[in-house]
Amino acid sequence: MKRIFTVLIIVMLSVLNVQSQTKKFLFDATKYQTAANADWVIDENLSGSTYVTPRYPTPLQSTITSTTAETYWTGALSSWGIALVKLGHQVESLPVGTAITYGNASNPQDLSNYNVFIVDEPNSPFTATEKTAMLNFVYNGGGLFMISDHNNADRNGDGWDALAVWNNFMRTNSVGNLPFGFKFDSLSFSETSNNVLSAWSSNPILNGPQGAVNQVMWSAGTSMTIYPAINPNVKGLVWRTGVAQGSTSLLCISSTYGTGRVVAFGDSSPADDGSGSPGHTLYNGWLVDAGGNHARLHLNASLWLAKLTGVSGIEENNTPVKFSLEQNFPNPFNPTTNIKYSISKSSDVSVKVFDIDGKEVAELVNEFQVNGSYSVNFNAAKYNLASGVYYAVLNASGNKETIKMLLTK
Ligand SMILES: [Ca+2]
Ligand SMILES: [Ca+2]
Repeated sequence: MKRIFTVLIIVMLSVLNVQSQTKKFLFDATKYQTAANADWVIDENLSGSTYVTPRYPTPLQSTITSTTAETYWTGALSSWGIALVKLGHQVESLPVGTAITYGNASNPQDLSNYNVFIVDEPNSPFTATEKTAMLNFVYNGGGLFMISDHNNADRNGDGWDALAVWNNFMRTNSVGNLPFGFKFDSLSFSETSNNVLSAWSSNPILNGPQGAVNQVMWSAGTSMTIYPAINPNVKGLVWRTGVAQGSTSLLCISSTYGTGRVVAFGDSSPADDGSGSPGHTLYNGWLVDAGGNHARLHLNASLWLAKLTGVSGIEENNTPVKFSLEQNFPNPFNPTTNIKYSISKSSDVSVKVFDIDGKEVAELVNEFQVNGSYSVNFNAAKYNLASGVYYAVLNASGNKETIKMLLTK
């Protein structure tokens, strides 16, 4: 009995520990998120005659209590930001002119400092460097929230709408076509849909800590098409009214890439809380449209992206993990790269790096690990390695796998 008690206490403590984890959410404001009637930021302050989005919303989030109103901050996403703070998390904005980087120690807002990057309706394309940064961020465990809008919603008049920006990111990049296994459709429609995933109750986004989601309302938005053959982890969450729950006409999807997670919605109206800077025409999609479902949907998705839910390893599908060693990413590399592997049985595991002569040059892992998927970082600079070919070898419970890696300095 005493032993059962001890186990129970340990289980309860670990549950509390998960719930009290503080995660950091970064809201992008570098891509004209306040052009025309858009106001897709958590806060803006008047500077001279224009509103600008600061890195840290004001008043400071440390002064927010359980009764703080969403109008404490200025922005149509203030409800979203303040709700995350009330759940114990930290939020920041990425102000206009700040670089989107990953692994750049001189950028205080480098994506590696955050758990989730939320980009609501980007209205100008990402540069090649920014695309690589975002892909590396997700691949290495980050969460990316991608929100689009209907076609021709080019708010700053540069010829790019959000769906074109997102499709350009997913199609023209350093890792290949549609790495998350979906694209946005070029459409514009409004509808209310109750066509949520039939297995919604076991899905951490449709039935998460913030409650159940059974309806969405699109106010001039678009849909998505998914390609499970490209990425088998892409998953439909909500479809348009009247369509079969297949690969087309999706309103909300989730996916994974590397060790990170992705959520995409086809409309920016559901996150709009109806209040922002003066002169913007806004509507309360957050709480009023679809009767509160949108707030629950965005918050559940935020918590899932931050890995506060769905962390059991079996997650939404019950596919057992196979013993495997994936090609390192990036490759060629200089000086760091990531190596992802999976072990089917709990056992002693080693990952070692050898040079072309078979000499061991680095030991990356040497410990007992439970079955599951892992990612390990290899920094060649730490071992003073010269340019050339190296081999990473995974050893676990009598199984062995080798990959070839190219260091180019
Ligand atoms: Ca634009
Ligand atoms: Ca607001």
